[in-house]
Amino acid sequence: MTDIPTTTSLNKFEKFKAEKDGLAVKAEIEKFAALGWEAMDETDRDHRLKWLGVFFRPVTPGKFMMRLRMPNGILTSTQMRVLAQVVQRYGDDGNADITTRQNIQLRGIRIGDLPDIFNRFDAVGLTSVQSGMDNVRNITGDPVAGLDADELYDTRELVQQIQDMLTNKGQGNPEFTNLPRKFNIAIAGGRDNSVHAEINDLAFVPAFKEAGEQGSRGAGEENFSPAPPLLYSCAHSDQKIFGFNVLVGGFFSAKRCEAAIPLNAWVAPEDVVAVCRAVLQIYRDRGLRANRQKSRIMWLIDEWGLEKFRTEVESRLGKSLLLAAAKDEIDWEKRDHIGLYKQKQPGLNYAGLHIPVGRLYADDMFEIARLAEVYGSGEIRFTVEQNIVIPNIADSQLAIFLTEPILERFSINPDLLTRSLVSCTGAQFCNFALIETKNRALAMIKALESELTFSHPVRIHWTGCPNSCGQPQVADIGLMGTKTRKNGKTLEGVDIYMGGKVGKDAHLGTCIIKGIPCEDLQPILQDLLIKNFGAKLKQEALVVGS
Ligand code: SRM
Ligand code: SF4
Repeated sequence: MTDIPTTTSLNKFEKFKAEKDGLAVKAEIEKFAALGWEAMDETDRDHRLKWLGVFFRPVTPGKFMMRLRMPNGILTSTQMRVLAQVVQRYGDDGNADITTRQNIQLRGIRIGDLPDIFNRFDAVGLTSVQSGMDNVRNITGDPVAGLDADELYDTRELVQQIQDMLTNKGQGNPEFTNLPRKFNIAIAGGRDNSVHAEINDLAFVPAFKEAGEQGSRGAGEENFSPAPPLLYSCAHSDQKIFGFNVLVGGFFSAKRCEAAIPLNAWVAPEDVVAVCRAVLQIYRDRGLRANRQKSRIMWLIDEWGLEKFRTEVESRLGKSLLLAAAKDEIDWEKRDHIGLYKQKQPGLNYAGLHIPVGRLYADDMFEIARLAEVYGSGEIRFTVEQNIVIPNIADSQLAIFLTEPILERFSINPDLLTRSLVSCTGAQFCNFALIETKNRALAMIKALESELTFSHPVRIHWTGCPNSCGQPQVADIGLMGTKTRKNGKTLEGVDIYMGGKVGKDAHLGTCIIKGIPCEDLQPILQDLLIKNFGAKLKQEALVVGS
């Protein structure tokens, strides 16, 4: 099936994967639980367990992190309660983080509890399989899919189908457990690119083809046999067929960051799962494995050229791809979904709750589950900004919903800097971190908000190291952890990124200042906010207003 090189030049990750597939540890969980983490084989403990979403944390040895899979960022209140019960048993060590991929990670996990935890997950349809290391990460979809009157496509079912294909319905699928590196997939269903399509290895963005338009590139076109098309009637033209333009190769890494590029292909929704499969088979079989710094799929596209890559996708698909639609439908500014919004279903609303830097504790999780049940339909959603959406709140329930005390902490109307704050895990739990992020990010935003007034949100993203999990390149102001020197001392610092644009015409920001000590950062941010984002000093605002 796979065609993995077997030379002695394999890096250590390829070697241990060749010796024993990561997924093999699934059968050994009872054994590990009995052994304890200290007696385990180190490669199983530090690496292979990540195939089950279980991460050894060198910063807190013996207290593991578990990364779930949340297709389209959706879970039920029952599932949330199970997650809450899991972290609750670890007292002060137990908490959870909503991630930048619409997902959740649990902390404090003890190895002896894994059999019980997996049983609990199974009972409520949760899975953490293939969520770390050389696997496909959580697949993101539109956070208001099925709720938004303006959506073009409800992404929920497709995202679930891709996850089911990749993971054998959450049980684990050895067909896709030995990729050269991680792989990210996103599907946008609305007009605002809520998923940051451009920073994924493979992304699908809404685009219409004119009915009857062939968009041929010649050979093989006759093989194209679209599934029953999703037809839209448009005021200004006859009929259009809905589908997606395909983007490939977006990624961030310490070595290189790239926005995804168009594959110059358009696919009907019915073909999306097959295209994902084809691209992943190519990546698995032909992706570069010698150097892990050069293994993401964009490096293969560079080596082959886009045309060869596209031809290979067609060959694996067994049919030609249509050329991309002339334009995609991403023509809105990105929404953050914080606040109260009408749904397309009459009389129903969704509430976007701001969760500061995505951090939740067991009591919060129980409370959110309760809110979703009492006021909504029991459904909870996550956004890539690490926040929560509770859908299906009836008009008649809104007034009482708004009196719930937890909304004081998880606000539907937070201050304008707080509102758009995103932060990766940082030094509290992540051994790659060069700086502390989440607590520092919150303190800095509070300090800035006490000095400045804003007329619109400014998106500040913190990331603890160049791996860029906190996506500083998509932010208005991105802060990337680094070490810097001042007065002969090594200090925690940041490189500052600016110019990131999301939604319509998304593009990546770039580094504008390097190595600012965190202790000197506040006045610099203040200055950037005043000069570039219209912030005003509170004193000044008072004088002008008086
Ligand atoms: Fe990430 C590795 C956390 C989104 C790029 N990332 C890690 C590890 C697993 C490192 C480790 O073992 O400690 C971090 C776990 C820390 C912890 O204890 O929480 C970690 N990444 C995260 C999360 C939790 C950040 C967050 O606070 O939200 C996000 C989890 C997403 C999920 O649910 O799966 C997370 N990571 C991202 C993103 C953003 C995205 O996907 O939109 C990126 C950049 C996009 C990309 O991958 O192209 C990202 N993470 C990385 C990289 C660099 C990858 C590379 O090709 O070099 C690493 C390092 C690696 O894989 O070797 C990394
Ligand atoms: Fe850890 Fe660096 Fe990712 Fe932050 S960006 S979670 S510090 S790997």
